[in-house]
Amino acid sequence: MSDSEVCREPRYSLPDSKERMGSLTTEQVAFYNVEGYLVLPKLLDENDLVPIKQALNDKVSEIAAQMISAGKLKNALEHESFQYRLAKMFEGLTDTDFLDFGRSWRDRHPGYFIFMSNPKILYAVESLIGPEIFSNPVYNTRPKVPKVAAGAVPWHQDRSYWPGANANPVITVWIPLVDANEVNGCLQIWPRTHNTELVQHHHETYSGTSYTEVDVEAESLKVFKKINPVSLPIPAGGAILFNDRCIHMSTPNASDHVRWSVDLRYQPTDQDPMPQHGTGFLCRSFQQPEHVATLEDWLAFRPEHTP
Ligand SMILES: O=C(O)CCC(=O)C(=O)O
Repeated sequence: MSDSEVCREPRYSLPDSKERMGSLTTEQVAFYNVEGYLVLPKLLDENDLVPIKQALNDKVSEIAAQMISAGKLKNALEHESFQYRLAKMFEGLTDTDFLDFGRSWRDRHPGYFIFMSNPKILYAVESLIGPEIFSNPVYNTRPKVPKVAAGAVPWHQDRSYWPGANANPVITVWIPLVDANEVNGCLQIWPRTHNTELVQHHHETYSGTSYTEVDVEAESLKVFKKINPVSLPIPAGGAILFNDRCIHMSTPNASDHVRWSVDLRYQPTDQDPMPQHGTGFLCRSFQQPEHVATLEDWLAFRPEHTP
C-alpha cells in the first residue's frame, strides 16, 4: 500500500458517544491523577509496532551507509535483528561517534505518523484529556546503545523543555520497542512530583547531550523526599503515561542490545501548539473530524487537514 493510499483509509472508526471516555478504567485514571503516571503493560501488540520499527530500520540503514563512507563500519549488518544491529554497528566506537547522529531522533517518516495516530494510544490518552487531541511536536525515538554513557537521561521534568509554553496538560506516552528492564535502562519515575510547578533545571555538561537536569536536593523538592522513585520495567509495546511535570530519568544501557523506545506527547486541542518546537498535528477530533491531519498533511508540515 502506498503512503497516499494509507492516508485515504480512515484510521479508526468513530465510536458512539457513550464510548467516548477512552479506554482507561476509573481506577487507572485515579491512579494517574494521584501518582502522576500510569503503566499499561500490554497497550500495543507486535503489529502496532511494525510502522515505527520500519521507520527506524530505514534510519539505521542510512546511518550504516554514512558510517561506511566515513570508514567507521565495514558492512551494513543488515542480517542483524532490530535490537542488535545498531549495537553491533557502534561496538568499539565512542560516545562522540554515537552523538554524531543525535541522542534522540525525530524524523518525518510515515511510520512515525501511523504510530502516533494509533487508536489504542489515542483512546488511552482520551481518558485523561478528553476526545479532542493534538499531537505535540516533541516526539523522540531513543536508541539507547549499550555502554554509551550518553544514553542515560538525568532526572528532569519534560516541561523544562518548554518552560514558556502555555499548554497544560501535556501527556508523555513512553513506549519501549524492546523489553525495557533495569539492565538496559528502563524508565524511573518519581511519583507525585507532578504536584509541583516547573522546578529549576540546568543543562548537564558531562555526557555531551546537554539534557536538562534537576537538582534532586533542591529545597522545592524536599516535600517529595519521603516518596521513593520507582523503576518501571515494561515489555515491548507497553506504555508509561506521565504528566510533563512528573520527574523521571533513565540509567545507561548495561546490556548487549539497544534499548529502543519512543516518547510521544499529546495535549488538548485548545492548548499552545508550541510551533517553536516543530509542527504537531490534530490527531483526533469528534467536533471536527474532517480537520484531522492526514499523512500527506503531516509530511507537508500542516497541523490539520483542510477539507
Ligand atoms: O527514554 C528515556 O530513557 C528517557 C525518556 C524521557 O526522558 C522522556 O520521554 O521524557
